[in-house]
Amino acid sequence: MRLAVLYVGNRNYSSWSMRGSLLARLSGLEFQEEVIPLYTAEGRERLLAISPSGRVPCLHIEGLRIWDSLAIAEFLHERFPAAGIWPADPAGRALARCICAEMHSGFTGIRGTLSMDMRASRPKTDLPEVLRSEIRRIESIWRDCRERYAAQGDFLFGAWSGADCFFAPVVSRFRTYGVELNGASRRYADAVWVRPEVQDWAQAAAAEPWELDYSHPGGVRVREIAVTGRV
Ligand SMILES: N[C@@H](CCC(=O)N[C@@H](CS)C(=O)NCC(=O)O)C(=O)O
Repeated sequence: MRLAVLYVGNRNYSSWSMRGSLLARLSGLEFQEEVIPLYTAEGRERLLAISPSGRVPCLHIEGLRIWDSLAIAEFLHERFPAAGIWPADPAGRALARCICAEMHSGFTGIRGTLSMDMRASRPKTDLPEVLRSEIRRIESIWRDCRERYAAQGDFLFGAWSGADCFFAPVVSRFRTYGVELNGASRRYADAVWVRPEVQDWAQAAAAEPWELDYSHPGGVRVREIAVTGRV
């Protein structure tokens, strides 16, 4: 049987790709990961060839194409039910699915303004209220989960799960933009950052030779850069 392939975008910038990759690693699936450089002419052509939506992550497995992070989570959960993508208890599963769905469809301020740029450090002061209220909501999700599952481990549902895969890019954004966190949410963010699979992704991001400029009115510009390898 052919090895599954997970197509991802630039690791430094593509938060949805990071989620897909962390989920695939958590599931135990044997897969190969292929990076498609976003916003290049060559990348656009490849994206359209491999993903019906033209977006990544897209998992090619068993003759299927699964082109959305939530659908990838559910598919992998069905294939590998013991991997712990969703918590074992029904209440925990419902809560985990709620917070991942909320992440998937919401937080448009954070997603639009604090875009993932993993290797960068650009602390921002005076965030507008709309962003501060989204950050407060994320902290309240993290605190609530940590209060419920503190006895079972350091992550949202105790053990590392699909919910942590969904929030790991948020941890990276908070580091890049210097978002100050308190108590339980800071400890949670620190625990996520040092996870080996998060660090692997960050190292790979630091080794990428592309820089994206979102500020250009004509669309995102890509520049080739010297690789620093710094995380
Ligand atoms: N809802 C999708 C979102 C995927 C998405 O927006 N991916 C971005 C990269 S982070 C993409 O492929 N962009 C390519 C483009 O817009 O050309 C998911 O959850 O997987």
